[in-house]
Amino acid sequence: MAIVEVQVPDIGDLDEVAVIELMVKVGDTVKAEQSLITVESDKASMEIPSSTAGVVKEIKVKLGDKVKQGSVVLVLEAAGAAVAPSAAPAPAQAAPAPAPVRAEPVEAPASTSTSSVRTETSGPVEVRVPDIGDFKDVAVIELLVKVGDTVKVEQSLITVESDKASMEIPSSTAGVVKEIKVKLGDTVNIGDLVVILEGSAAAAPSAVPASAPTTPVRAEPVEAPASPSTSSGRTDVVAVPAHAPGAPTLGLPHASPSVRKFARELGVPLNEVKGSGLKGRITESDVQSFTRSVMSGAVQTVAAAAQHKGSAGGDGAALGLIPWPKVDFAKFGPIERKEMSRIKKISGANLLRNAIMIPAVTNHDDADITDLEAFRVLTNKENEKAGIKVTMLAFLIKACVAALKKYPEFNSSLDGDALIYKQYYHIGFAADTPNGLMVPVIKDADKKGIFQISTEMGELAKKARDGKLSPAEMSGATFTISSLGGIGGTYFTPIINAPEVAILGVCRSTTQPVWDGKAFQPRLMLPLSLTWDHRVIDGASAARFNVYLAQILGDFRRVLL
Ligand code: CAO
Repeated sequence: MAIVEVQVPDIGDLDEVAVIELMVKVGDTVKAEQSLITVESDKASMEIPSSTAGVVKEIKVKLGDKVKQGSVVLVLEAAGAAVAPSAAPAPAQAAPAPAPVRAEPVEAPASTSTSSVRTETSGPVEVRVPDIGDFKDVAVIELLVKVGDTVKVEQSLITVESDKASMEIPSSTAGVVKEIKVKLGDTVNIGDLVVILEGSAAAAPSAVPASAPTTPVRAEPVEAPASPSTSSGRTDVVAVPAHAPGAPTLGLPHASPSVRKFARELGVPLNEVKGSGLKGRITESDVQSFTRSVMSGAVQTVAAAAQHKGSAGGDGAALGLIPWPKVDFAKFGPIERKEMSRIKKISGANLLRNAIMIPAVTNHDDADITDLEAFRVLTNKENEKAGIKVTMLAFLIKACVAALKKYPEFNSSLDGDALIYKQYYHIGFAADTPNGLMVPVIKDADKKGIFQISTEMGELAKKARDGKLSPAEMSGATFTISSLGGIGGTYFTPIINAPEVAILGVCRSTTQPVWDGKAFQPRLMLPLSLTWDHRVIDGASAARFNVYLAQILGDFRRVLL
């Protein structure tokens, strides 16, 4: 066993680079060429691999450290004979240079750019795979444009990937995509035709043969040939337009090829994973925790959400259901097809998930609001000059807070096998808007009076209708009320707004004959529909909640108790 210091190898023109990722820890057994750390400059990012197999004894760098050629990365106890040459000074050091380096885009000096000359042209232009160095048979893993798209010069068209690198192939010319000549999974080589464009502006010079294009390549980490210098690996990708390292490469999530490969193996959509590394870089553990969240049901991938939309376009196959009926409606009469609004699509996916995943039950009840309505009308009359108008919904919010305080499980959320009891009372209310259903939230409704709640409700409802609600104004609700009282109806079964566990539906109050023990009295009755999550709440609690809510609405003085 020999102790070996692994150093930063020849990283070419780069002076100092920052350590942005530690990929091993003390005690890890590493193989020769296994990546140890990722470093990044303003022009490139690279994985520094180990020159030898062994066990990590000490890591000599930390996140944010600046390193350069020769800086010691870590100390290994080398396994077997894979140690530094005997010519190395004692203590033996791993030869830095031979270690292969994976490099992200490196900006070439202007003089070395091979794509700087362009001429104005029009007509069909073939865009081909440019010089991608030693890479052969790279797979097309992403199509970034579609037929009809207008593309700019250097806009990425496809992403290709080998087992060691991934690169975006940009367009050498501006124009409109007429034909895409590759499909996902195809393998391509230098000179292969990627797309045909109807050129509109700058085009590749005629001197550049189509079969040997010199269009710059935007490359994510590219592993250099194992011998002997790292710079040859980088020259494969030198003619690269500048991009902000650390930021995703033109829409591609910022991650190393090994992480990309790992994500692909697990079927993880990398663009949905939040990177925890420096500058949002996605690490292997980010992919792992995303996978765990999906498995536990805490997170749903966009594809799964779209598939679960059922009536909104999904086919229900994921649920083992028979296919959604496909009908040519035009056969039966004139039709018009209109795309659903973005809000409708998003809320549709959420509603479907909640309807399917929550074992929901709805209890109906009536509240006698004769006295409360009289009080509301009087209050509005007294405050008419001040321009204050209170609707029943403001009283309902306040009454619900009192019921939530008495029955705290209605103000909770499920977290695995535990319940989170929230000690704040943020009440969402469904608002009908031209674009679809939105749920603004009255925060800390327990600390606000009826007038303040009413004013806030008016402001939030207006913002909702104008499409100006901020995400903060729609988040954090602990319980939701959906009131159709201004419209009509008797009862309905609202869908719970997960991760909340209950929702109150309210319909229009009507005067009903109510037996008082001696005679029928005309009383103003408000229909209540409480939907609750049976995993958290049971029927008896739901009945009690409704009874208590009706008591408060029947005599609002109870709110003070
Ligand atoms: N019974 C009888 N009348 C009622 C009532 C009830 N339960 N609730 C409200 N009203 C009356 C109001 O007093 C008002 O009367 P006036 O015009 O005479 O003053 C009228 O109905 C209109 O009220 P409103 O709807 O403007 O006000 P609101 O505070 O009750 O509701 C808001 C505000 C934003 C919740 C409502 O406008 C809205 O968007 N409701 C639809 C919610 C929805 O879509 N739910 C379904 C979700 S599931 O798809």
